[in-house]
Amino acid sequence: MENHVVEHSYTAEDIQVLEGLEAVRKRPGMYIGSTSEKGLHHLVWEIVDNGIDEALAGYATDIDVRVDQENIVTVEDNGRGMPTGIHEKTGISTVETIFTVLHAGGKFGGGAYKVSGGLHGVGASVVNALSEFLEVTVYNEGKVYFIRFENGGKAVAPLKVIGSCDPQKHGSVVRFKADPTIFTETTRYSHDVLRDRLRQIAFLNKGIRILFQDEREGEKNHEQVFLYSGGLREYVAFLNKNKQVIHEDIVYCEGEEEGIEVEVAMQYNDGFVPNIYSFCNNINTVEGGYHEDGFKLALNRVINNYAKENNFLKKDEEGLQGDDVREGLTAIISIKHPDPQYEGQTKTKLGNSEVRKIVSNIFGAQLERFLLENPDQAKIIIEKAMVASKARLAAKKARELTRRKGALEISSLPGKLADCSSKDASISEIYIVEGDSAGGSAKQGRNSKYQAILPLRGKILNVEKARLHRIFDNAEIRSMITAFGCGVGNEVDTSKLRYHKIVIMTDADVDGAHIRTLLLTFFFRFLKPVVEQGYVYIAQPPLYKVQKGNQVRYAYSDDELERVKTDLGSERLNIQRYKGLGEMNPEQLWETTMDPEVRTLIQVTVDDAMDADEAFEMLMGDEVEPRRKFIVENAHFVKNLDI
Ligand code: 1YM
Repeated sequence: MENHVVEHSYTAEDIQVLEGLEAVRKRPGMYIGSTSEKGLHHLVWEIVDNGIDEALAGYATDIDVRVDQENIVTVEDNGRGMPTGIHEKTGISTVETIFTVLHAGGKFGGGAYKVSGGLHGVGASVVNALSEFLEVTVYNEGKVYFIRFENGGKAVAPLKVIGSCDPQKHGSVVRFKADPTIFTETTRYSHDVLRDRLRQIAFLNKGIRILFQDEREGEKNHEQVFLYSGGLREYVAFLNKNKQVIHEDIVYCEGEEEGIEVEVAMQYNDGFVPNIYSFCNNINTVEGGYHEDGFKLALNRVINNYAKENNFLKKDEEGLQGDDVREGLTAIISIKHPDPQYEGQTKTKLGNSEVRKIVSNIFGAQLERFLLENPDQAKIIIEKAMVASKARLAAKKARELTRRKGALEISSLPGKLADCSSKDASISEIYIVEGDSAGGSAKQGRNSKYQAILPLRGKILNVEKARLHRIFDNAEIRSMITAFGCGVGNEVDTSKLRYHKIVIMTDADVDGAHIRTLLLTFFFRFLKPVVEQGYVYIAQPPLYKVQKGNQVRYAYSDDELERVKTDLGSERLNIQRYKGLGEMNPEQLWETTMDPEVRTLIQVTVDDAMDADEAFEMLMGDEVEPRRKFIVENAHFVKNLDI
């Protein structure tokens, strides 16, 4: 066998390289956002993105992602294989350069757009820097190359040929273990997070086959394949799967202009909420941008033109507005751009203005054609938008009437609210409590200086199924809106929020979970910025009270109960299981759930709007079976609730 050992002598340049990775280890948050569970998953996406780039460049068809018992991740593609030759600038192999020089990945390459140039796109070297070890295997021209890094990303030895393979085989394999001294919170990957994103990547890149293998004990799906030849068409069908669609065919288009690829799919369901998601280079542009604007413009223009030309709308009649034509619409807009500019608070807003016209042209032409070729479906779509328009106008009239009568006096706080004395929002908290009896305990147990209590009776309206104006008929919802003080819907202004912690406190049972979901649905749909900016929390009441003599301990999970039992010694223990908040007296409620010194609050984040939508739909939608399944699967209490 030919020996491909590359001579390796350290120069000043190499030392600088090592210092580069040291910087990543010193301040990992700068490179991957945080070292929480989210940052941990970034490592995987960084490597997967490189495989996706190779597939989008037309060289790879398959990407395998595997997580083993020890949370070691292996990512493999069947592309060209990373370049093994000596790199001109560094004098070491290109593979080693990719993994030891900061930002190297983005700088070479060139040519086609790189998804890895996007939001994360910090490069494979960052993954290496933050791994306990990382190994790369490259298959190319009958040879197997290997290199291993340890100890903060240092090559154990230079890239070597370690064997031979079928000359037909080619590709790259990266295997790594996240460094637990960096990821101190957790080094355990979430099955669901990995699965959902890999599935999304497969939807967004039709024809790429992604295999996900989770070898860890207890993980429900050992092996899953994601391959969607229909691309976004299949994505829309997937998002609408628990909804009642109102027309048969998914509107779909693909096109390219000025080097920008555009793909759009959409279909209406019988709901009222729009679900429009946009992507640039596989990154979810949560804050929208010019591609989303272009889509909305074309949707508006084409539907209004069609409605006028086919006499659905009379010449002098007011046109359909954006909100009307988007009611119950599920749509995905995905573009691939060689030089994306991201703006906005979270850098998830596409700022390339040329994109608006391109998306509008490509999608507009295709939508127009769809309506002309499918008059039956066109009729259903136009009629839905017209009903929405009429409802909007009726609601507006009703609002004006009630406003004149002064019936909806927003300034007076709801009677059931026990407000706090502080007017400083930054220290004020409001507990939304299920039921009057628990509400009573909370009122007595609270610190009234900064804790307000709002008891809610019964279940709040199912907002998923209700139109905006009906929402305001619901007394519980009106109480909340008035108490929060920040407005609702498009008018939310979080600077007016009266409390910087909105805490949902429900019983630790299935009913409590249901009420919590209803509340979250409402917050998510109508107070989204409040959720996005981290003002919403979930209280964690204890499940058990454990008493031995005059010692009292509380346990918040079954695991904790076991620990407490061991601590106290299991003899003569008195264990009480709390069925509801109402079983606790005011002092107990304070010392277990409300006292900032000891309580656990779970902050609610909108990490992935699509996941949330799916979960809500599951619980709120018409279909019974997925709901039953969801509740059964999620019956245990989740600690890290990411809606
Ligand atoms: C499991 C992760 O990284 N695959 C991969 C990476 C590269 C190539 C092929 C590649 C790219 C090019 C030419 C090019 C990378 N190469 C580089 C660099 N899978 C994975 N597969 N030849 C091979 O872009 O021109 C960075 S990544 F910089 F060396 F070109």
